[in-house]
Amino acid sequence: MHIPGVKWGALAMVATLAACGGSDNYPYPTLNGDKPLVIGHRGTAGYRPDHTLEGYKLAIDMGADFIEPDLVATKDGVLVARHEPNITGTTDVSTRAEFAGRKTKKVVDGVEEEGWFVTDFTLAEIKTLRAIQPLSDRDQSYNGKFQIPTFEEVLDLAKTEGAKAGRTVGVYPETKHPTYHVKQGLPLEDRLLAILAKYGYTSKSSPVIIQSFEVSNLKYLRTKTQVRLVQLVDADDVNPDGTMSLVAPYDKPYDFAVAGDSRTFASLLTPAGLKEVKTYADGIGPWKPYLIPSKQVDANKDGKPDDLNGDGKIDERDRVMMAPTDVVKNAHAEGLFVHAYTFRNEAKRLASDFKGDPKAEYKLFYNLGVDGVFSDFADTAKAARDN
Ligand SMILES: [Ca+2]
Repeated sequence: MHIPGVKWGALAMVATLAACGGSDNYPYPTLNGDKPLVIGHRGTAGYRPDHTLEGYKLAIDMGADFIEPDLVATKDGVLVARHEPNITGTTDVSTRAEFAGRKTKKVVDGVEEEGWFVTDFTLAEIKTLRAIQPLSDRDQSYNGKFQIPTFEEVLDLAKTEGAKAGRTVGVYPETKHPTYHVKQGLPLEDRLLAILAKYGYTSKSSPVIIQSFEVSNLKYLRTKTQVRLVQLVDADDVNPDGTMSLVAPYDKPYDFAVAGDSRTFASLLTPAGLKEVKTYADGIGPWKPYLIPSKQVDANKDGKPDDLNGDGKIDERDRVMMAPTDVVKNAHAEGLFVHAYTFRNEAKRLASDFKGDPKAEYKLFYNLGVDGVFSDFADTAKAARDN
């Protein structure tokens, strides 16, 4: 489900310990028996504007194992952290008179969008902008205060803050819209690899995991690096009966759409799909309803979903959780770890089963065996895991 301006978005820092096969200290049903990872989704999107050094730092302070920058490219080819190439919703660019003429239309993954696009700005120009909170129901008090960081600044922060905390903080970059960036003449992959090489992050044990919703760029990356790779798996929505809704452009990896490949995101999660994913990736990052779906209820059969909490609205709170699918089991059988997205604290984003308690949702997924969670609230994800 695509809340505007909100992504989607899932490690195993110790994936190389797989051979050890679990631990008495961490009796988790994960691939390796290790604690599931807390991944600070866009930093701490629940508390600070997305993709700011301040948000990433807060995630680290809250105990996140990894921080998650989404990467897009500036006109001069610098990787910066934003959820979309279109920065209308996540920065103050629309209020800047000097950039009024930069407003334009571009096609991203087959969909025309209007606004301001990172690919039309130099890094120096991007640095004059300030981040804003894209969700109106979240804290707006930090709007206009924080810069847009470069990927290197995020890596530096993880190193510095990790050293202060006496632990390794991983970085989990996502290549955003790889096909779009190729069309803009600004492909992401070699730029990303060059930066990672500069930091010495080239091996499976490096504190880095690269994620993508597309497939061909991950396959390319596999030929160039041993850093762990994750295939993200999206959908458009969840149907009232709990089945996944697959509608373009969220029905399949966009490179599949361009190539005329009939496979969908759901195809990647079948046993055959997972086997294929294992040839180029180390894990999967599915939207969480692929693991445990939820459905609406219509007890009186009037064709309308029941308002379970009686508030006159129909939302997540009026859904009930269903039985888990076999995706985690099948992925683990292939040796793929599973990092699910996105976990959020707000009561209106929690199914009725959880009674407004986000920790109950984490526990359900931890008990299922997920190896990590992308969370907007790293503190809650950690508390649910450790307490
Ligand atoms: Ca309701």
